[in-house]
Amino acid sequence: MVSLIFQGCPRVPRNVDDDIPANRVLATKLASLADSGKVMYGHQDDLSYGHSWKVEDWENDDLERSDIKDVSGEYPSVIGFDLGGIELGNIENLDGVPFGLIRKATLKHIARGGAVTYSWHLRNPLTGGDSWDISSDQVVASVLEGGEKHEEFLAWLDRLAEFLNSLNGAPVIFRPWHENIGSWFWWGGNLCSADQYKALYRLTKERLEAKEVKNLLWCYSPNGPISAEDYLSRYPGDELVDILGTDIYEYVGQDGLEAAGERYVTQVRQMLSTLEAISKERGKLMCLSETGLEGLVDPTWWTERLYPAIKGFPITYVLTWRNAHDKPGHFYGPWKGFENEDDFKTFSEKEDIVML
Ligand code: BMA
Repeated sequence: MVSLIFQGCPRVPRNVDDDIPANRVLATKLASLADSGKVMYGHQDDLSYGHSWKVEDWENDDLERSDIKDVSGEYPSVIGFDLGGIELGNIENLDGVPFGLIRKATLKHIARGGAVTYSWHLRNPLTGGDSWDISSDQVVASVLEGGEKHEEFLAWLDRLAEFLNSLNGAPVIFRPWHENIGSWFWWGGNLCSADQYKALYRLTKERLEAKEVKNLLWCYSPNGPISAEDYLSRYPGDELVDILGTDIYEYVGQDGLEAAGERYVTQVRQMLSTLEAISKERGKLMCLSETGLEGLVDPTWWTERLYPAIKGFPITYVLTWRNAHDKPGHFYGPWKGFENEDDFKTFSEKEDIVML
């Protein structure tokens, strides 16, 4: 199917489409889109809840609501979901989103012509804490072959595989072990060696593939801004990664909003230049896998910060983080009634920004 977002891109011929795996078809389409100078806009947890609402009965809900659509009349072309909790066989993820809803929304969004990406804020297998539990620097070591949690971790990966296989081949962008140069997750820079990190990434991919998971494009997304050297220091390898991403947020510090906004644009542009060079050299796609300004305290953030930050780079998508329904200040996308609605609409109507 040639979907709406891929309109205008060279079409993958039908007979080829039928023969090559769905994830490779998605990769080809993403590459065509990037070549055409267009960037898909994405939003985390769209369709499952928004700033002041939440889907209550997902099985009987058409999942038509979206904060982004409420404001702009269009859906984000990319939606992100998080699989944290799937490893334990939970019904809901760490933010209370049912996995059944995630599956339904994923299939619906892909059928509509969009793309879906999954992150994974999984538990800490050694301490029993969460992703942010960095009390031990032995966690990665413990799940690798020979480690005390290896078998248990394989069972976690198998539960993940089961969920991914329930998508019946629908292709998604999977982005595990993200923000790994910083040290706030148990797989972070000071919590394991580069070799252990790479082994963790490889183990994840090989185990999923052994379980017949074939529908993924793999995204590597360290926190930015960092140098090319740091970016590549834990890069798992060309054979394991399809998309080079980075997560960069705007933070307002002592020097105020104006300085924060300028710093953000500079940092994103520097990082995307670095990624562009690496991705050209290695023949990879690239994206701004997570970004945002919490609470959108800048009324023209979309047109004067995000847009200038990404303008001209061949990124396939940019994704802003979630609009929590239960934490009033924790939102990164617009919502109906909030002051920067018009600014978002202007951004979404730019000819190089793709909505759905
Ligand atoms: C973080 C925050 C948390 C959330 C986590 C996973 O950045 O939004 O509240 O639990 O992502 O979605």
